[in-house]
Amino acid sequence: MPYETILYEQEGALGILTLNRPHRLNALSRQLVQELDAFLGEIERQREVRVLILRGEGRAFCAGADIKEMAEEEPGVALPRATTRIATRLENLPLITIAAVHGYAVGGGCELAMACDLRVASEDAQFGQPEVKLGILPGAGGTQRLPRLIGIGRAKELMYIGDFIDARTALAWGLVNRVVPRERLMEEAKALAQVLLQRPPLALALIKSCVQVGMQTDLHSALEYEARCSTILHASEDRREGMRAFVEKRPPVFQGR
Ligand code: CO8
Repeated sequence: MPYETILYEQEGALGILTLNRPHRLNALSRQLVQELDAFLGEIERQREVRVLILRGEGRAFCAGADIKEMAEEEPGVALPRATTRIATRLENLPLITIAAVHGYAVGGGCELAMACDLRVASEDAQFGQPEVKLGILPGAGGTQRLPRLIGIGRAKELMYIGDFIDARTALAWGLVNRVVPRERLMEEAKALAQVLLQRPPLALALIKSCVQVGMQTDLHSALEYEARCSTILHASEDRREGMRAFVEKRPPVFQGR
């Protein structure tokens, strides 16, 4: 399907999705949200791509919802619901996602990055939830994902004040996994992706599932879920291969079974 506001390329099992509205710092217009939703529907159905990098074209990752577009529209429920849905859909993808963040990742941009599994930031990156300054709230999961990632106190400060933090602070607060020089951002994100591609797909999928399910339920149920997933993995061919390869002192060759 041809898209205008996003670009997609594939290198083997690695997909790279680029937000492509650089003139507006990749602000989430209605069209971008719709195209992102359609793209997520497509990638959910395939099994070839196992790691997806999300990045932004131009000088920013994403400056959030398109304020100019929103300012002209009658307020309604459609766009907030759509942004919530795409963030959740992104978070639940059956593959591993990495946000490669440079420039601004603010508002809905920060929320998209948080919906990814991992975040690699360049030294110039800035993060924030400035919605309060517009009289709204971080409505694409920010009020929930931010405190889960960085703790309630820091999350409230970011959301109440609306100011941005730099990449080093984001790293110290646990909002990003790594900070790298700007010119090496994609190289480092791809290197991380390659490591993930060497890991057994079934184990990665179930680890992700345990975290996703566990963060939304009580500890007892989450541990029970973990035990079931663990039992599944112990019966897998990949588990046999991983342990045999260790004993035989050779790299494992995982089949995803
Ligand atoms: N929407 C629309 N246009 C934008 C946005 C945006 N979010 N951000 C930047 N732009 C445009 C600017 O208007 C400008 O266009 P032009 O040159 O035509 O005037 C161009 O992009 C470049 O931006 P700046 O000149 O402002 O660049 P600076 O480097 O000076 O500043 C900033 C960068 C600090 C990121 C600044 O642009 C800014 O503050 N942007 C707005 C950030 C913001 O408030 N985001 C939150 C939006 S609300 C939100 O995301 C909620 C999401 C989920 C809920 C869904 C509800 C519908």
